[in-house]
Amino acid sequence: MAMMVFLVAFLPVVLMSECQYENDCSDIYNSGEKVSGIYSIYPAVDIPVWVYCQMISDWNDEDSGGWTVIQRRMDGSVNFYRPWNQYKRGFGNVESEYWLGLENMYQLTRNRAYILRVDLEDFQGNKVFAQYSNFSVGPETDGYKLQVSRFTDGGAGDSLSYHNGQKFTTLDRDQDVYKDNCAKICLGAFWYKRCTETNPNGVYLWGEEAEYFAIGNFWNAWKGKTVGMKSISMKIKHVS
Ligand SMILES: [Ca+2]
Repeated sequence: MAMMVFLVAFLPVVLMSECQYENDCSDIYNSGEKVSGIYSIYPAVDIPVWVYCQMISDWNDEDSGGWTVIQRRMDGSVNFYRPWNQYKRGFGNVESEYWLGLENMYQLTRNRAYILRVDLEDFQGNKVFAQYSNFSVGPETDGYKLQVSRFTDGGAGDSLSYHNGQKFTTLDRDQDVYKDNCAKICLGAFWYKRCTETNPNGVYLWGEEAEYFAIGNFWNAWKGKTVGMKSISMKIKHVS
């Protein structure tokens, strides 16, 4: 009987210590899930967040694994012109277009090293990417500052290194270095500077818009500032 009490008393402690929370899609991939789709992850350990995991096993070794999609545009179904609190918490639909949230990005990247990959597709079906071997988002107290460096070209060119070290700007919180609010000029929200080389959260243009400059979801180094992408997605994977 004394032995039983001992076991019951210590069982929860043992279970807790053996329970591995899956912080991101890389952990889920490594646990044996190799199919892309929607999973729940634990960026801040205690609160689950639904996310799209892109599981890759047919690229080269460095690229394979589980990628956590932090931003995705693909069909213009979600409005991305939103205020600070929504960019902080996240919004949209994990089955199509969404923003994971700056707080989740901070929680994910604060303790482990991450790679960022940006995949782009135009309306002619061409696909390119840009990869950065160093990516992190700082705490809210520092404006969710972006750290991005060590670019590798997958045909897209580099439109993100320009934004390294910038704080995040939304229509209601101007933290860029331009005299006006870049979110209001570019109709999006981003780590704007003066103002931007890319605008992933801009207007979904369905192609080219030359009349209104730099409002679309463009990537300047590939197609200039007047051509919107058919799809653009930002995904991260921790360095093992
Ligand atoms: Ca400004």
